[in-house]
Amino acid sequence: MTMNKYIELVDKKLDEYLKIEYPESIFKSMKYTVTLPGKRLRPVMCMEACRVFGGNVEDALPTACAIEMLHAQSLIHDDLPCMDNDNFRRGNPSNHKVFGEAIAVLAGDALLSYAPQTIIEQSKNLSAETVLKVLHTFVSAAGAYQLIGGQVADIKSEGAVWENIDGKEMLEGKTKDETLYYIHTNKTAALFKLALKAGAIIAGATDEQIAEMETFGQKFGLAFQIYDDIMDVTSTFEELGKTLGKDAEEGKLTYVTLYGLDKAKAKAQELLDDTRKIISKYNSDIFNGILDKIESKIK
Ligand code: GRG
Repeated sequence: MTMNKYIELVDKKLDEYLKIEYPESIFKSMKYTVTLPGKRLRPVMCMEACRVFGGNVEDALPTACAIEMLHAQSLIHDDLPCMDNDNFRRGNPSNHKVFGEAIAVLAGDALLSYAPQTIIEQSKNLSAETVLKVLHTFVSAAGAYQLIGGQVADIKSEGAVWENIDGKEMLEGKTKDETLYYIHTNKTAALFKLALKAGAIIAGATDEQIAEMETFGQKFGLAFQIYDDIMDVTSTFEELGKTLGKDAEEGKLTYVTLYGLDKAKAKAQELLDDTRKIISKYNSDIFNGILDKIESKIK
């Protein structure tokens, strides 16, 4: 299976799952951000994890689409004026710019509940036990212990006044290093871990193999967030489809603002090297291709 073939499968299913019904504004708003052109990394990685462990990729498709819905939900809410206040996403006006804040908030909420509903209703070939395991992984990633916690730490660290305790700069008991690691792990790596673990669970992988996917997702997720922060400085609107240069301007805590561009590039490369070692035994052109692409952007 090629990257394009995976993306085609995901896009077709997302279009099918997200029907426009009454009241149209909510369904249009949900469908808008989900179906805008994104890289579809998380659903592709979910299906590829299923494939490498001998599963049928079609069985992972509903979960892969649900993870893209969760990702889109987090983007819609992240762009709101009360959060990152971004007017553009995926090369187009942000959800609230098109539908207004109230509908954008509700569209995010609706996606958050429609995503697990999709897993339950559409995973026709999976046992109830497998669906339950996937759902447990899904709701754990989406909640306060991961995605929401990461976003909260991110918001709190923006322009924060760090307390000096025993010569260390601290915020709510964590140093800058620790805070950054927490943010990256939960705001970003959480959805990659979810995608890879869910794909492995659907394929019937062993606990050891699922744990390996978790390590893969963690390392890749950290590298991906550093890459995203590097792009904020080095990329263009045309390439990234969102407003750039905001991190430094708004006093955000990122690897680049904390350590500078060169160190950020070196750290991302180190994490990508670790990731490559973990996945080398799977001989996956898809996983390797994704790593190659990220690597080429941080050179
Ligand atoms: C209510 C469950 C819930 C969550 C809300 C708003 C929020 C909590 C979290 C925001 C998380 C966030 C926006 C993280 C950024 C991660 C990131 C690097 C996104 C960009 O991913 P790409 O480049 O985007 O894969 P595309 O558009 O290509 O899919």
